[in-house]
Amino acid sequence: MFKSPYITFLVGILLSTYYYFTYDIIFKKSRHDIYNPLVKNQPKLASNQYLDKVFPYEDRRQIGKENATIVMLVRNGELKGALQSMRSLEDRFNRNYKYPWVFLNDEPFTDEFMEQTTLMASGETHYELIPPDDWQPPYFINETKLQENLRKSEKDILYGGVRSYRNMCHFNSGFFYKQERLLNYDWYFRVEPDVEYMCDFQYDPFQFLRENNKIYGFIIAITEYENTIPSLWPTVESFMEDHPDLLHPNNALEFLTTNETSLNHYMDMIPSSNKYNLCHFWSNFEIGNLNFFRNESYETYFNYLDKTGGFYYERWGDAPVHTIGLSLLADKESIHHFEDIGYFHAPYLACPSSKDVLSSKRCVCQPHQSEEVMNRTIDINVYSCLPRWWKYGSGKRFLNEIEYKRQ
Ligand SMILES: Nc1nc2c(ncn2[C@@H]2O[C@H](COP(=O)(O)OP(=O)(O)OP(=O)(O)O)[C@@H](O)[C@H]2O)c(=O)[nH]1
Ligand SMILES: *[C@@H]1O[C@H](CO)[C@@H](O)[C@H](O)[C@H]1NC(C)=O
Ligand SMILES: *[C@@H]1O[C@H](CO)[C@@H](O)[C@H](O)[C@H]1NC(C)=O
Ligand SMILES: *[C@@H]1O[C@H](CO)[C@@H](O)[C@H](O)[C@H]1NC(C)=O
Ligand SMILES: *[C@@H]1O[C@H](CO)[C@@H](O)[C@H](O)[C@H]1NC(C)=O
Ligand SMILES: *[C@@H]1O[C@H](CO)[C@@H](O)[C@H](O)[C@H]1NC(C)=O
Ligand SMILES: [Mg+2]
Repeated sequence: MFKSPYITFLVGILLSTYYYFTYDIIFKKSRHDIYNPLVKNQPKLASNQYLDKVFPYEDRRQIGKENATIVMLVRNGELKGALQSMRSLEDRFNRNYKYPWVFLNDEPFTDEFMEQTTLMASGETHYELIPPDDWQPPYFINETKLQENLRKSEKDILYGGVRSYRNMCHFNSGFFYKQERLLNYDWYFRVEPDVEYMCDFQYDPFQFLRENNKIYGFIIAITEYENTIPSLWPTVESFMEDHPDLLHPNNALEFLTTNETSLNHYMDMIPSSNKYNLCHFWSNFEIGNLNFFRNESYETYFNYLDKTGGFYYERWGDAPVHTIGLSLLADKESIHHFEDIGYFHAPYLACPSSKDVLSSKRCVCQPHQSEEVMNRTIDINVYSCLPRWWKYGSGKRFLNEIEYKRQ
């Protein structure tokens, strides 16, 4: 008879101990309201629980000393590719510098896109909506003529029938550097979804460019499809006639116009119907000075091209437009070939040739060992214009200009 209150008491103690600890866990969680994966003894997150976007322990303050940002123009639907590129660049370079990221889009970014990319970045992130006037065709474009050309180009021209691709190339040619957020910076590093950086950087490329009086750096130089730009070169020739004063005395015109076949190791010249040899810096990788593009001379050049309607009545790419602008208006010595970074954007790979560079910079690529020609380093391979840059651009250097740091 007197046993039962005793048992009730015991059960009571056990239950309240149980509730005390359970409550404590729930209480602690609700008190802090942030799941911190570094702390043990928290209930694990379930699929319907969410964590605070900014981890409390993350210090996003910039370490690199340059006035610079990384820029990605990207669609919400490309989130996975964007994360892959970010992962690669953060691991290989930016986690040691924490430069900010600027994301540009013609549509508002989704919460998911912003959350995931912020968590992937080491530095601050900014999300910008492109003003419609910077994205849509300008007022002087004849809509009927544009639509006729889109229909006509669908079959034979890469992305020929895609209207947004023309907006994208037009934007990258004449508007990205004017976006309000980018006015805060001198330097940009362009990144696309689904690319990979094959080697550790071990130095700050922005600092390298600034200290060596460079304004632009590229990795891959190849030939353009001529059917995307039939009237580009004739337009450039009349630009040069009308504005001879804008041409830099030490320009790289010869890089664009020489055509001796001896520089093409694995094929003949790609035929061209005019003096342009179709060579261009592959602009999905660029590190450059925004003030070059914001300067009056590039502005005059871009407007001259834009007025002809070629971005919409043909399918001019931003790569040849940037390249021709740089080659004509800038000192060729101010353009740099980054031969030591290693980079893949389908279908081309750039990979350093030296075994010691490959191993000390922890590269993951084999420059010459692929059976597949397309997957060997592009340097002197089919379609590459690099030998022409070595001969007619700023030359090939045999002394290393860079001080690498172990990281
Ligand atoms: N916001 C936005 N970004 C775009 C659009 N079209 C292309 N882009 C971005 O512009 C850049 C170039 O587009 P891509 O589709 O990569 O073009 P590409 O490099 O010539 O071709 P692939 O990479 O082979 O598809 C990428 O960073 C894309 O994410 C668009 O309509 N809206
Ligand atoms: C627009 O282009 C179409 C087709 O090329 C042409 O017939 C029309 O006259 C043009 N309109 C204007 C206003 O120039
Ligand atoms: C960074 O560059 C921008 C654009 O040139 C300039 O307005 C700004 O003052 C610079 N910031 C610093 C800290 O130098
Ligand atoms: C090179 O250009 C010259 C002059 O434009 C032309 O006559 C010649 O056929 C070209 N050579 C090649 C290999 O394309
Ligand atoms: C900017 O443009 C002016 C005039 O067009 C030119 O004289 C100057 O050299 C340019 N500066 C740069 C950095 O390109
Ligand atoms: C080249 O390499 C890439 C990346 O490793 C791979 O996705 C692609 O299938 C390869 N292409 C060929 C033709 O071997
Ligand atoms: Mg791309």
